[in-house]
Amino acid sequence: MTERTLVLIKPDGVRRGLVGDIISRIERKGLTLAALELRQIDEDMAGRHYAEHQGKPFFPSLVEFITSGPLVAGVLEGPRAVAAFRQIAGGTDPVEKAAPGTIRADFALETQENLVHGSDSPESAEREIALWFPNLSD
Ligand code: RTP
Ligand code: MG
Repeated sequence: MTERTLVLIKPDGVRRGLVGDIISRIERKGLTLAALELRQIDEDMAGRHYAEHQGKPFFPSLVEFITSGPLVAGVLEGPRAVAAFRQIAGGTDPVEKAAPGTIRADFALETQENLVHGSDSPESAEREIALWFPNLSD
């Protein structure tokens, strides 16, 4: 059964010129691109996307970071797409948690500027795809 997940290449990934490398890893994993777009989001959209983190100590800094420049938003499709993208992204902390060979471990140093976002469950994916790509939602 096919599944969809929302991916973001965060502003650090665009600034550092890593969009091509990251998309290449997604394609080599076998996931299919159902949408892909350069976007710049405002604080309101950042708060909606990261609603689960509102009130946490890192939230204001996270909003500042994610709105700091253009990012790439996309929808990936494939069997177990949610878990498959989280696997190739690696854990949140690129040094302590991400396994070698993952996007975060190979290209990032800091927990905030960790290059990519991927939906953390099929339910989150549905919510996030409806938020970012309403035309793609069922
Ligand atoms: P994401 O939502 O971006 O895919 O990342 P994630 O599931 O691996 O991590 P999550 O806990 O959802 O955190 C969202 C993003 O907030 C930043 N963060 N900073 N300074 C900190 O302690 C801290 N913790 C999280 C990261 O950019 C993280 O990806
Ligand atoms: Mg998350």
